Amino acid sequence: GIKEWDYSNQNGPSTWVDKFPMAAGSRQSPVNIETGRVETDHEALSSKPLRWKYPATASRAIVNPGYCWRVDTDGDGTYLTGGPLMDDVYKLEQYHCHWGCSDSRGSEHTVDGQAFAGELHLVHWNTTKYKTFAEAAKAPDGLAVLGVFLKAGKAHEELEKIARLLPYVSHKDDNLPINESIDPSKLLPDDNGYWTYLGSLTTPPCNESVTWILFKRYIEVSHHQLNVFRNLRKFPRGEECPCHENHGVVINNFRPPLPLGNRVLRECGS
Ligand code: SG4
Ligand code: ZN
Repeated sequence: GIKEWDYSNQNGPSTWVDKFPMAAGSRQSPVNIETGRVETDHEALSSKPLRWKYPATASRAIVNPGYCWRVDTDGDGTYLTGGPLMDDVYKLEQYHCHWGCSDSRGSEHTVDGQAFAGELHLVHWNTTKYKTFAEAAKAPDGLAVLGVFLKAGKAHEELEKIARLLPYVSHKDDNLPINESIDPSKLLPDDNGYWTYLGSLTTPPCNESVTWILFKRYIEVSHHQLNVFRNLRKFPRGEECPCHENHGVVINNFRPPLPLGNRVLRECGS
């Protein structure tokens, strides 16, 4: 069937606005982080340190939606609070990843114009103010996404657990329950320094509901692990079609940066 949106030449990011008017808003993501223009906001941000907790059993199922891999989580017992989120408590809904066709591109956010090999997103919703994820996704303070840059280097142990499951969800709509412990907190860098700004979901409908929190430190993943991501298929099992762009593999599933406009980028920690 005809897809509503994707990352191809035909239905890619530059065309999303035709079907999803929010994509033309003034609070869109990702953005380029110009480190020289970041505001250090010590009192507001460090008065309440960013804190999170994810039980090791939070990861419940791994899914191939046809444009990334995603791990759906059991939000019970998870939280993210503090920093730009103040006293509101957010629960983890899912985490997923964006990557490129080579190790020199793939992240959505860029730092001083530089892209990383990938970007991991932990998506949370505000349970203090909203009753469901869907309700929160429509509110300006409804969602919080933790972003982690991936750089090609040594293999990442926790991510290897995910890489080992990906061949079982190689095709679109494949879904596999997770029976081992994959701990989302082990996917975060050791240092808590972050940049934060107000933005949107990076995929249609591009709701302007996200407080972005991007770790300054990247994590290393191996070239091989990235290649396992690049082997996922955009089409369902049984629909093998050699005429797909790039043989139908999921690559370059990132939206390029949009103007920051008059938004403020703040930082906390180094
Ligand atoms: C990915 O495509 C996820 O699979 C989506 O999750 C997610 O949408 C979308 O990215 C946008 O999230 O952190 N990149 S992002 O801004 O979380 C939502 C699902 O479709 C609504 C469940
Ligand atoms: Zn994302």
